[in-house]
Amino acid sequence: METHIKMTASSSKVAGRSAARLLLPHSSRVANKRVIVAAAPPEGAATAPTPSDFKPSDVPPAVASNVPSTGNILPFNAPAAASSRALAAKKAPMDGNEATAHIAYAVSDVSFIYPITPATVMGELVDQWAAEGRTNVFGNVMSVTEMESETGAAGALHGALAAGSLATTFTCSQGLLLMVPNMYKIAGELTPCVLHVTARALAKHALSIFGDHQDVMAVRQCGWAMLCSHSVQEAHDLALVSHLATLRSSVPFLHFFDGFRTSHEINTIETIDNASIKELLSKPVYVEAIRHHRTRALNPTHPHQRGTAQGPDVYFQCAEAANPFYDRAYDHVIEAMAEVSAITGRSYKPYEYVGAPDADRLIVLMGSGSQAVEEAVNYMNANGQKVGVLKVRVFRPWKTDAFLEAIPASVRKVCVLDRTKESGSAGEPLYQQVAAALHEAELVDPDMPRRYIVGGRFGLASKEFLPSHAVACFENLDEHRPLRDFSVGIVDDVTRRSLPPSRLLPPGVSTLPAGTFECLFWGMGSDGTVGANKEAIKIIASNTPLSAQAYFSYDAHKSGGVTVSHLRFGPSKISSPYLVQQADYMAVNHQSYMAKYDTLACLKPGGVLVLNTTFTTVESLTKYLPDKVKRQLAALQPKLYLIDALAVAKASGLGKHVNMVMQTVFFNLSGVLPMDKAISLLKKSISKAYERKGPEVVAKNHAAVDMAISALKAVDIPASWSGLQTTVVHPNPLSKTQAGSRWEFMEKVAKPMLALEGDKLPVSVFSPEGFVPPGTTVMEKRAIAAQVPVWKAENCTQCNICAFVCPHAAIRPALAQPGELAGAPGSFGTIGAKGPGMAGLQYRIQVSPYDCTGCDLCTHACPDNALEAKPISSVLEVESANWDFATNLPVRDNLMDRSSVKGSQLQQPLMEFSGACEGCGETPYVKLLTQLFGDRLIIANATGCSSIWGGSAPSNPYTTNADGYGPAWANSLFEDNAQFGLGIATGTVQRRKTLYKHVTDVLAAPAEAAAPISGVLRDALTRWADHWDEPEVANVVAKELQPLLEREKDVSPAISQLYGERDMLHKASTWIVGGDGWAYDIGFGGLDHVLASGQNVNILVLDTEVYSNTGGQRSKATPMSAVAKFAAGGKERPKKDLGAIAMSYGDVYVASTSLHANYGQVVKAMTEAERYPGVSLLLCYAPCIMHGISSGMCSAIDESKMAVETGYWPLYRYNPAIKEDTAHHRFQLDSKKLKGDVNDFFAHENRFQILERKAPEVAKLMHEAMDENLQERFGRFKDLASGGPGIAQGGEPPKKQQ
Ligand SMILES: Cc1ncc(C[n+]2csc(CCOP(=O)(O)OP(=O)(O)O)c2C)c(N)n1
Ligand code: SF4
Ligand code: SF4
Repeated sequence: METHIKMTASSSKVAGRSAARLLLPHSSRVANKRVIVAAAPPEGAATAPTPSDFKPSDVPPAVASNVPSTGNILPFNAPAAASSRALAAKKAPMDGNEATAHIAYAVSDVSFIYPITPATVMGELVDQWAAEGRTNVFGNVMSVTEMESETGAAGALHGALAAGSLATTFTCSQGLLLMVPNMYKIAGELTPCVLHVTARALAKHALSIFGDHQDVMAVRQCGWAMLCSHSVQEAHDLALVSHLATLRSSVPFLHFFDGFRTSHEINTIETIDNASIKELLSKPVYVEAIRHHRTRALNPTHPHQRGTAQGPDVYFQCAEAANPFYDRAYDHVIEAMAEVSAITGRSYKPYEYVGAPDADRLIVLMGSGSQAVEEAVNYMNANGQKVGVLKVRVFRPWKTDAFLEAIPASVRKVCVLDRTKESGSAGEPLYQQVAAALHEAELVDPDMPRRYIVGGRFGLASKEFLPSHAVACFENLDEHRPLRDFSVGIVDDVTRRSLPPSRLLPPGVSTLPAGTFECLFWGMGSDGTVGANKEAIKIIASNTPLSAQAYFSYDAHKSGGVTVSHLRFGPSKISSPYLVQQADYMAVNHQSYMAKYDTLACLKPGGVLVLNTTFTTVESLTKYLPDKVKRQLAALQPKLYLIDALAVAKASGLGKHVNMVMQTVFFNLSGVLPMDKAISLLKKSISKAYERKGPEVVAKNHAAVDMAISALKAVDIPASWSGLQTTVVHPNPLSKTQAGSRWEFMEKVAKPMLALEGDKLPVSVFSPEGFVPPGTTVMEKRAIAAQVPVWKAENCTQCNICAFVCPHAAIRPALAQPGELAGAPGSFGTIGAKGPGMAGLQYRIQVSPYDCTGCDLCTHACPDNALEAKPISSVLEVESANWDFATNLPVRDNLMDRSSVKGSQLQQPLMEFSGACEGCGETPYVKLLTQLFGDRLIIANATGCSSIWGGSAPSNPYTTNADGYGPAWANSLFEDNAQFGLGIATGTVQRRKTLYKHVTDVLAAPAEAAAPISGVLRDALTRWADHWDEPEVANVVAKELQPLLEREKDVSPAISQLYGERDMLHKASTWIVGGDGWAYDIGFGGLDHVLASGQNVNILVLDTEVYSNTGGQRSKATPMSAVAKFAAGGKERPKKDLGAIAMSYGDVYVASTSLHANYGQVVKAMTEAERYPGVSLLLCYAPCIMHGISSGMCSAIDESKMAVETGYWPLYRYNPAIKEDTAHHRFQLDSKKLKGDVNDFFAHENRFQILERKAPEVAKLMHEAMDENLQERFGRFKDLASGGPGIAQGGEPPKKQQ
């Protein structure tokens, strides 16, 4: 603890110095000061008012086209000049998050933030703007504080509001759920506040980051007004309406819009300038509302008490006393909408009808889906139907009169669509609301026509909702017996609730505005395609009179996954909230996609297809492409262009990043801008986008732009392609998988999902609990590496280090008896195996080219230059055959001690081929864990990268050994993982104790009552009972017992019971795994509780020093000076010392490890931790792409070594099992002495370099302070290692326990 305190004190001295003097330009401290000034009571408020003096009810109500002809191969016509009003307004391309954040920043003084996809961007933007010193309409820089969780953010928000600040925050999904208690409080105290929510699915049978209304509907009862935006433009406008209406009404507002579809869609919008907002807020009604909010704040000069306890006598009345505020809130929304309309020219209604004035059928819904319905309505009405859509923007407070007024009198049938699911309900919330409204109205007015109403669900977790689905809903209303409680957009072949496809609007018919162009770009995760397309659409929207829209879809892999960019532009406003269906322009940036995915399914006949390929002649392409694809091309007859973009990227120094090459080609072929202008704009955007990465990166990208066009080649599609037969292009990895349910899952679910065809799967193929069988990643065979390592037998010393460091388990040692090599492929060379126990065996290192990600860590790690990276195409066939042979050899895992570096790699990894980034620093730890204890592991995994690379359906990298044993893995939530793991351990122990009792009862039964079991069974049971708590023995006996119990299960009820409980004979090892965001921040309370519990659980913290999974926000593990998201100005405070906190308990095993820096120490620490009978905590340094290692992740090993040698990441083990005396010490320092300069380490990583570039003086001071601290801490560690005081020594290890 001393360590921690001293370090903090000395760093904060520097931090204080720097914060006061040097961080001023970008520090939010300035903002805080200003905020405090602005938040002080206004003059004249000296006399203490009582809350009732200031009831909110006292507030008075209050371009010409420049499209070139050259190079333009699209049938693209320049649009007419935009309307004069639109030209006058400032147009800008942005996504829903940015559109909202602009308003939130402009009108708020304080924000407490926490990252959660897809809302994170709003927090990041306000943090960045605050760091840049941007002022809001009150002249203040916003005070932005990241909290430890959304619980904390909501509590702090509540506090800031109680102090009279104008405060806001951003969240969704699980984050919103954590805010519920404070949401009640904020509403209960009638506090003006706006919470902006990117509506997202909730974690149920599975987590999903995608959009629907499950989260917002789960808080509809909290007393917040709820305003829904249906588009990016609305998100901007209604954000302002929310902030105005909350001030007017004193009711807090939840402003929501669809996660991803609106939050991440880039669209051309007209922005509201701060001057207009300022003018609005200077109206007396707002000046008075703000004054009122501030004067009723907590203040000792006019004190009051809030948050008291009330009894049955008054609580109820008090709750009803708030009714007038809710009664008036609707009118306040109308007034705010009118005010916003006056400055924007765009008008909104809480319930807005669009469609035929004499419609007979109506769809009612909220959110972006309404735009798809509107397209359907326009299409149907143009085809002789009479239909309409009612867009609900105000869900709370619900206003029945206004809702009914919005419905045309002619409407007889109503379909209400909810983007949520309330299992077991009699209809979802909007349906229930509408049904109640109609029913009430009919009761009150018997002359009112009866309306037939049905409810349905759509779009859960961003499931596509197309105009054709809306048409299907209208068609359903026309049926004799319409489906009720239906779903649309999926095939429910179980309860048969889904609507059939629409007849009137078949696929292929477009409802887009005329002249809209659609483009699709197929890219690979982190290849830059998405970033480049975002820039492209911004260039188009900002430099042409066209409207533009961009949306991006991803698969679940952290890297090397598929990204598809959906771009639209055209002369009319584009609002279509669905993916591109018929692309005019398609670029496939990776040639393997042509075989793997049905890319051409969305290409318009005669459209443009640009293929990045190494096969740039028709002859070579004919050989490469599968016949199915060639037939498709022959039928579609696109204008086909080929380019070897990889060669251009390499020549310009960009390695495998083909994004800029493909972007330049797009501008050239589309002709959307004159080419010279396009190039100059592209280069400008490159300079801006890559500024953070340094001038070299900018120059390389510029070079790629200059070189791109000359490499482009137009080719004709040969007529011969039309009649070709299909050939098999992929190996059949299923040979590796077991039969039964796993096979069924692979065939019926995993394969289509991996081919991006999961949307087509019917309900019946899924397990309703969302369970996934083990080992499914084995079938992915992604082949994403450009280069893969190949073994050079002659140099190899058989250390197994390559396998040890491989993050993907794609390189392994193989051992074989000479006789087993009889059927080996000719290229399967081996050498005589070295070492004790290896006599007579042959050895080989084998890579799986299909599973390798090309991270190159192994070639860097090999001490003997025995691996060489070769282009995948040159080795794919040969080495994959070798891999198949190697992995079918017997596993020889008992030849060496598994707790040695070499021995551990002779164990089968039971975590393989995960979806992590290439070179990920997290996965090798977990892989090693599975090699040490995999057959008895239970993993409780916090949400984070490790739950995404470790558990994104259908990819389950956790697999089984030949016995079918392997890690059982579960993710509960982000915040509760420690408690979840403790629960698993407790439940498991309890069940084993019961089993132990049953076994001993059987063994102790008196002879006459004893079950007549065989002597073998009795003997095995006795041995098990003697060693039931020692996995090394118990688990061997447990295996022996399985067939014995099976055979004798019917002998007696007692044996039958043991047979039923036989899976508990095996002793499990519970590991609680998660990242630093979980352990240091959101889950710390639970973690601390587990640390104090004395239970036999193990905790593994994968410390990437940021929230990697959500894009790299700072955590309390982030080091001082590092620039991370939410720490745009560099983190000012030092890293929290979690090891010291844990050691202060005295009886917790603690180790600080770095797998890449010291292979032996990590194996030792894991083994000791697992053996230790109490709580163990392993802190694991995990290099991550977020660190921006300048020479790439392949250098993570050198980088980790430097981190250890310089004392940045010391290695130690604190083992309470050691009895302290003069010769033995509990604390052992494994990194013996400091070497090198920590500044060299800082110089290699962009996270530290950003500050060096931005504010060198600040960086220098911080780095000096850190260096000082590291030296000081190391000195203290040395003292501890020699038995010096400093750590609680009192704790005794818990007694050996279950
Ligand atoms: C209550 C809640 N808030 C926020 C999130 C979003 N979220 C998921 S993972 C994550 C960050 C994980 O960071 P860390 O624990 O450091 O693990 P890493 O991704 O670095 O492995 C966040 C913020 C969530 N899932 N639940
Ligand atoms: S790291 Fe190099 S020397 Fe060691 S086993 Fe692998 S290939 Fe052989
Ligand atoms: S921890 Fe870092 S390197 Fe690993 S998967 Fe996450 S983002 Fe990628």
